[in-house]
Amino acid sequence: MTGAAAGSADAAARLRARVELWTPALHTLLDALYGEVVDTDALVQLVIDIASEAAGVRRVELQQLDIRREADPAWFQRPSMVGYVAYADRFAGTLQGVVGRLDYLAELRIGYLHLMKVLRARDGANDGGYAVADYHEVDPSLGTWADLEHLTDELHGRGISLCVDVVMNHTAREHEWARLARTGSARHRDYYLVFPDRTEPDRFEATLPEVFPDLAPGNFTWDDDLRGWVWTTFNDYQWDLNYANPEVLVEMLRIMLALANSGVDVLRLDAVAFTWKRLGTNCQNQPEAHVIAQVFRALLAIAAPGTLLKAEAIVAPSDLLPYLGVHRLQRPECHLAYHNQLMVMLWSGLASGDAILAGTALAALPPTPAAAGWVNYVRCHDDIGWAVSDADATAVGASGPAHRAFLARFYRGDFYGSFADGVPFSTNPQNGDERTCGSTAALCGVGRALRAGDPVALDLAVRRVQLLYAVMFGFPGIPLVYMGDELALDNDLAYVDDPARVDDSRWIHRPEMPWTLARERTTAGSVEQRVFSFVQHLADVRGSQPAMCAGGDLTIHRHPDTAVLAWARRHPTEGRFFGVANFAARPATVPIEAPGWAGLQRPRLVLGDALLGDALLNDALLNDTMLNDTMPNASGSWQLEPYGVAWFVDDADGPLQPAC
Ligand code: OTU
Repeated sequence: MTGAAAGSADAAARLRARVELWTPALHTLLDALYGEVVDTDALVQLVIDIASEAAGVRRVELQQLDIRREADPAWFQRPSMVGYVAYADRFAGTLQGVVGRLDYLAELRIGYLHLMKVLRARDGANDGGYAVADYHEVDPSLGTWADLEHLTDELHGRGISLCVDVVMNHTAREHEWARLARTGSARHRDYYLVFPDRTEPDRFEATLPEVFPDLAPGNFTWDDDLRGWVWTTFNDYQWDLNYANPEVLVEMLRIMLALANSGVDVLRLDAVAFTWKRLGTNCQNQPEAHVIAQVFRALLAIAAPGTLLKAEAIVAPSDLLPYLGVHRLQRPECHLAYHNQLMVMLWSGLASGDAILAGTALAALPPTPAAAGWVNYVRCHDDIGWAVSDADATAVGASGPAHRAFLARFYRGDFYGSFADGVPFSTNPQNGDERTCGSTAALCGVGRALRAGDPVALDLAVRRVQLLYAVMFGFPGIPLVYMGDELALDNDLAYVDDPARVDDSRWIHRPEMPWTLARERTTAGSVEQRVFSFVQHLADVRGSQPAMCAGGDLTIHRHPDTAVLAWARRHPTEGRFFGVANFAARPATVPIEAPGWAGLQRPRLVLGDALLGDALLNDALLNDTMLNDTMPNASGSWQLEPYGVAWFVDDADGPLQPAC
């Protein structure tokens, strides 16, 4: 047997093993979804054939990645994994342009790149690329499918994974399926949810919330061509797909497999929570939406096992964990999900100068399963919805509605003591909910301080950016840097002059990368340099600490000073981590024994002094040796600087001390 033939025999054997492993689950899942409408056996055979065919044409380099990842399923949970999120066009013009910027990403230690608006969107308004006209074509202004493959090769050469959106809940009105539906194809009409009159829409509307109440009120749009009301959860040009029709699932499978075979490593399942509709509910997080994700998980595991699924489900924590596979039956679902609650709590803590609500809300979260985890973020391309639950607010003696209203006002700069420069998004007149847009730096007060020429305010504003990033990097999960945050970019007001974007204030934080300004990252003392080198340092420290890999448990510690968020991580094999963060603009006191309470026997400060200068004001403790020697018997406390953060790990090299 020649080497190549032996290789393909191996590949065939591996594929067979994967098919055998996942077939029983596929039967159960597809039966649950479509048992009443089609012959499940035939459907299972069809999707396995499609997945197997995709496996057969997968590039050898990608198969090798699959093998490595199957051998090391926690490959994406390493502490060195840091992500970067950008619009491809706004970051680098074209996909080829992105290749030209890989040195910049390397400077930031990036190992995961989420590029947006990669596939061909409809012309004109397209919701930032989330109205896809053709999933099998790269946006022509960015390049071609061959460019996408070339980009993934280049990224893999540097150890970077690529994440691309699969806008799976809806297509653009201009997508071929929608076009065929509009020109009379009954088959394609059934790809969407179309109603001849308002009877059904009205019944659904009785319990449906509105995602974009001012941009796109209602959930249905009359279409003259269809002569019917089509389901449009988001904008009127985004038509929800009908997953009750198995053909839709099969089509979406082909799309996902094509992306995986282009070399895309992570599929971001956009709006996955909305894929199944049920009368009398809010039509989010329905059990079938999970089953659909589980079907895709199984089929990707057959065809392209190195590929990850990431849930984009910005929903309440109790609804979110199932996307990571936390169900009664613990079925594998997505590998990653956005940790929206951490993001909201970071901003909430910063506005109130107090971490008690953050600690309470984060402590209430169930643990993530070992094989899946969070992507953490401070900002993303979307608005911030103030997801503070009434229960969490009540637990700390606050009112949910009042705190949510406070956050919206604070971040639009309309509250005593506010430093923020945000703008409202999609205010809902019915329930008063207001969401917020603005860049990290703008929400932290950088722009205001610069305009006022106030160096003290500027220093505090930069510290706020650093605080949020240091906490986010210290939590379990993949930390994501949102493009421009690393340079403390201010709001971008250019969108107000563009008719296709003016109504959507999210564009205020979707700037073009100012590459000339980016050079300031090496000018000592500049804002850009302070933030950029801080993010670099976070990545370096995190990457060098095995205790910061995902897995293990997370405990929130109660702390006497409520401005301090204290969190401990215990990894079963890699040791312990303890972090403290001061959310107030004044120094905070931390008892010297605190790391010991978290079980660290020889706490070693790995982040804090080098970054914040004198995060630990007690000079005697700045020195590692002194810290270690002093710790067991010391009394007293240290002080965290305003907005200061410190990270500790257990010093594995030192002699073990008896546990506290
Ligand atoms: C996602 O958003 C995308 O991130 C948005 O950019 C799109 O506009 C939207 O889908 C439609 O494709 O669907 O699961 O706060 O978080 O719109 C939630 C609102 C989504 C966003 C929500 C989100």
